[in-house]
Amino acid sequence: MASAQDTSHLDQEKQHAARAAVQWVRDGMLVGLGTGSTAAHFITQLGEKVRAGELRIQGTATSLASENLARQVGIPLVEPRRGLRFDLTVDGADELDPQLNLIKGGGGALLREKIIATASDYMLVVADSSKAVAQLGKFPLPLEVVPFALPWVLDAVADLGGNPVLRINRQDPSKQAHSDQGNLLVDCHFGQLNDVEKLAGQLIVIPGIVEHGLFLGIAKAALVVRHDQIEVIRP
Ligand code: ABF
Repeated sequence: MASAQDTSHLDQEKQHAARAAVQWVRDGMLVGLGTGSTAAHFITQLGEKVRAGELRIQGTATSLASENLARQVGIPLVEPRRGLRFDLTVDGADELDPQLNLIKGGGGALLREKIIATASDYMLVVADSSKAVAQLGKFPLPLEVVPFALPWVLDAVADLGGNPVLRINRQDPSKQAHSDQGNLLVDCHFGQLNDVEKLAGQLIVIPGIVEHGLFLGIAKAALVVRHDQIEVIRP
């Protein structure tokens, strides 16, 4: 259990990574707005630049929470439309490896995050020092699952050795957690992932799994805080 001091230091790292990411935004860009606590710092700091008239950008958010925050801080939003592509998407991650494979979805937004990241010319990850790992898998792999399919998905993931756990609503433990789309979230405890490409292929063919939290070959760079310095990681 992290101490209050550890938590505040991690949040300072998140703010540091977010501040560095704001420098990657150029006037006129269409920006994908990530989800999670680090991305929230990015959105907040980006909004300050927009309100000050230093940047004229538009954005699309990867969750209702980020959409609300973007509105609060004054970032003009664009709705999904045919042909829409983002110059830059800035988003967090739960884990990232040296090849910039990611586990995402701890915040339950993995589907829209992957949609927006895939529609982007450049995905930039922002992360505190706890996120960079040698091999993915300590963090359980999130899935978004259609409610009707849940029993069969749990069976299929268990058969793969995934030890699936249905995610509970953190505010109300008597309820299941739901994505912005109203689907369920399942966290899979595979342990260290030796072949992420193979696992991604095995998961996506299971009927009822809408999306998984493995982001492979999508991120172009990561800004990771290490010893209070920004390290730029490229695959
Ligand atoms: C988001 O960032 C999610 O995919 C992920 O769960 C979250 C974790 O990062 P943070 O520590 O910034 O909340 O993109």
